[in-house]
Amino acid sequence: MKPIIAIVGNQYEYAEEVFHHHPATYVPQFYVDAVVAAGGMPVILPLTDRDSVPEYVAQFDGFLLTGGQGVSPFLYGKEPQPLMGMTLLKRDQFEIALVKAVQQTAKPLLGVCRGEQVLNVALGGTLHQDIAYVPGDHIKHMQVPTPDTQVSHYVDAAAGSFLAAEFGPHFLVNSLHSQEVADVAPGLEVIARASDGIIEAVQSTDAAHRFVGVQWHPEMLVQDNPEQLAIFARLVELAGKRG
Ligand SMILES: [Mn+2]
Repeated sequence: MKPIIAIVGNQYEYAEEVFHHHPATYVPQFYVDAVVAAGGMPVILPLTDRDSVPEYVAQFDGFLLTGGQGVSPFLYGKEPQPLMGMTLLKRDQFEIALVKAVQQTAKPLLGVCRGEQVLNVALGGTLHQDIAYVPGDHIKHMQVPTPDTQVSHYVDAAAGSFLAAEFGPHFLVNSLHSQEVADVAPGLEVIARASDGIIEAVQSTDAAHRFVGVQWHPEMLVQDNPEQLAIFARLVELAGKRG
């Protein structure tokens, strides 16, 4: 039996031309393919009511939060700043409830990009609402017009972290984020930073480090950088171990 990895879906509300004028649940195919390539069985969770979340969590072995919108700042005690991008409150609320429900189990969770940010907010951390609000100079973290599937900047991995073990202490990633982790939540620790200090990966401080968040998009890199599949393989492996 392959571990079942639940990927939380995003929701199109306004992209009428894409889904025949109807709202739709979707997951970019990159994530589905990465979970399959890593040996997991992916399923897609729609954004339903928060009360259903504990039941969903009981059904699956591991959880994947994907990229997308910003996170509503009032969920971490802040007012929106002018440069903040789009948010989708029902997604924020569902995913935060999911992180909290997974925390009550021994199951693993991987957050990619927005998913890392949601993980941090759910556990009590805060975000920068746009990179313009990060003090000091910073490198380019929105690599457009460079293809998303291409690496663009280096990160430094913490010594002893699984990232250092898999990729070495200094490795290349892609970068498609306007928001970033600001205050790290209790129970999380930083395991990678960009050269400008931006937090690029976190993990939970429990012995298994079953919660991991990465600010880059490994699912888009795996075709040209197959070693990046290790991030998904680790999720599937932990999901297979529990129980
Ligand atoms: Mn970056």
